[in-house]
Amino acid sequence: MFLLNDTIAALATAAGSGGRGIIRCSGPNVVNVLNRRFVPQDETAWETCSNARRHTGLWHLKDTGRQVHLDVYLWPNRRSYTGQPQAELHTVGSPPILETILGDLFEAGVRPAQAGEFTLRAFLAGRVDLLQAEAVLGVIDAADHLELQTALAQLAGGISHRLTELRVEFLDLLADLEAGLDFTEEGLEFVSRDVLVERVLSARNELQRLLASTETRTRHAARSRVVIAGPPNAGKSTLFNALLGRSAALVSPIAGTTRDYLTAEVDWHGVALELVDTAGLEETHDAILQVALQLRAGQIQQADLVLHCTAADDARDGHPIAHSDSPQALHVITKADLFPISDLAESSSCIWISAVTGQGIESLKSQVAKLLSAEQEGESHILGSSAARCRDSLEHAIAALSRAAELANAGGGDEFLATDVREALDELGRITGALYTDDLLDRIFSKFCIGK
Ligand SMILES: Nc1nc2c(ncn2[C@@H]2O[C@H](COP(=O)(O)OP(=O)(O)OP(=O)(O)O)[C@@H](O)[C@H]2O)c(=O)[nH]1
Ligand SMILES: [Mg+2]
Repeated sequence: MFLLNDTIAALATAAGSGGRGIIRCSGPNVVNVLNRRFVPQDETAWETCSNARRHTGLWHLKDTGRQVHLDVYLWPNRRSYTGQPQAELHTVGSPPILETILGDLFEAGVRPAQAGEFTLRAFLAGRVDLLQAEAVLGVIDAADHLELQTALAQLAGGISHRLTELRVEFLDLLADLEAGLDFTEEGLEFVSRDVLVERVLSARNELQRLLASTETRTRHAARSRVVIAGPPNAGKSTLFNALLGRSAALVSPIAGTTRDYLTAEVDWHGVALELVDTAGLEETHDAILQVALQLRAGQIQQADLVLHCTAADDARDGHPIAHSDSPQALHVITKADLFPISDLAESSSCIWISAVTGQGIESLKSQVAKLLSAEQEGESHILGSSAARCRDSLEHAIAALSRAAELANAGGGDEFLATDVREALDELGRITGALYTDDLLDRIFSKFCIGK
């Protein structure tokens, strides 16, 4: 299914005009094909240099009699991303020029690359594992800094390293078990039962931690939700508007102005959030307002962070500062302009803001971003797309190791234990791509764009 012996090419930059256009080309025939139309400035270097380097020169465009300046970044041997001769042709980002060069290449026997085929070749050459290949796509598709950071960490091999280490541990374990199988008659034991159970259980715990991290990652794939709550007239909607920098919510001195809740998407310091303004009303017998209360309760329950607002005049008059059942809350004292800051601020752990003077607004944004980015970073070991694929394998591997531990405790035979350990080993192999099927590769690489 995977043809590696033909030379492929595709546009690697976005379609359309641009400052620079790049054509990527990979396969055994790269140098021969380029020789047909590329005239390097330094012919000796072109002909003799066996290291990766940039060659400047001219490309003779077919049928037009014209030439264009071109830089060819050439990896003449296997020490390239795809593990085979590879070139990148950099020139002006003019669609007709790029199309003509691609046409020249195709005429010379090069085949148009399929989606993700360069990365597929890198995977098949052992340059990247499957998680890293998925991370390439993750980098391209990243919607915000957090996703980019996760993708880059995965590309750098963060989770792959740990899984590879675990596979080595399983291989060692298997080797010990299988060595013992050859000497069952002599009663030789290469690893004691206690040690065996301990090794199996510690590997299983590690896999359970990895599984938990893939689950939290999916939960946080969406924006973190920050809910503004507090009593009527606390200035919640005014704060919502001030944080957005526009008048999205209705504001008035009448308590109970906000009935429904309002949401807006924001990015603060690279953290993607959904900001929610809620109704301040308390007890009510009005049926519609009761629905509003339920909506608010739902919003607070789903919140990653609640901004609990108390107006400065209420705080000074001894009204209790609202509490929340949500896991994380920041206490915000609004309308700080109404009182000299020294009255209450110094002794309290609250954030003082004023929508009138702008005091504390930026600082509130950075505190929220800091709190939530710390939380998200702690969880972002793995991209959502990879997590979904890994989860099944991790669950199977955990189940296999649990069976192995039970068997070992119950005095089961080493050959059965070895079967379970091998199963766990294979499951980890599926995650990194040490074991793969054509179907799986097809599914992963077809999501890529052409040229990557
Ligand atoms: N001086 C001063 N007044 C403010 C400030 N923020 C809000 N207010 C006033 O406080 C009143 C209530 O503001 P809202 O933002 O509607 O309060 P809310 O908490 O959304 O009220 P509900 O929607 O009824 O729960 C309005 O008259 C605002 O102009 C502030 O920072 N300083
Ligand atoms: Mg309001």
